[in-house]
Amino acid sequence: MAHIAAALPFAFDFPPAHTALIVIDMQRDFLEPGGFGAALGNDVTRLQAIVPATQALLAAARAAGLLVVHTREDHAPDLSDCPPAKRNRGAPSLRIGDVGPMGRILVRGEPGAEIIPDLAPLAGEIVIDKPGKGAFYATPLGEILAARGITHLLFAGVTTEVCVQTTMREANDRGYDCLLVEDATDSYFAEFKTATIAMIRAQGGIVGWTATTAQVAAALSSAVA
Ligand code: C5J
Repeated sequence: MAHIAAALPFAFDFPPAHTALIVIDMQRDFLEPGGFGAALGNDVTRLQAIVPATQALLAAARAAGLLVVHTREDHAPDLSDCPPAKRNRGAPSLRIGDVGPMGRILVRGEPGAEIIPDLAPLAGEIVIDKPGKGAFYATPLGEILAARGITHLLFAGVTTEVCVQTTMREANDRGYDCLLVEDATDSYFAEFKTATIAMIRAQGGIVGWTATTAQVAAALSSAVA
């Protein structure tokens, strides 16, 4: 069992053999200029700051033999899995499916939909393509985790209050114990990250726990079987 005494709102215990790290949507379309995040008017450089911590978290998880899952928010080339309500909302400079400098925005197989090279999945790691914000919606994630006996989930990625929080809430409702790694997640809005972390921990961990990459790595390296 691995133990994080300083997790909030209280200590978090997790069995590495039954724990997965889920890295949400660290895609070029969200982190690089010219992608979906930038088309919505966001400063994408904020998100790039978490890449070193996410690399360290991935290294610790891989060294401990955790199941590693990466997700990508993207759509089929014919946009059949993109509801008009999602595509037509607001006034972005480029909509989902439009051609931008990294190919068609948020379309599966296009350069912008790929995970950034610094966090590229290793051969054999699971990559889930998801049309929604939550990674359980319209994907095989639930079946994949159940088949491997996963009971605990560690979360990283972007954005904290959108796809990360949505997936963590979906997981919570499905009975997983969930922990958000605070320095390996970020939002285009600093205050939304702060608020999300507070929401997760509030009311006795109503959505789950939070801890830092260093705390997770230390717990994994001193875990006892
Ligand atoms: C957004 C995401 N923010 N991955 N997607 O549209 O959080």
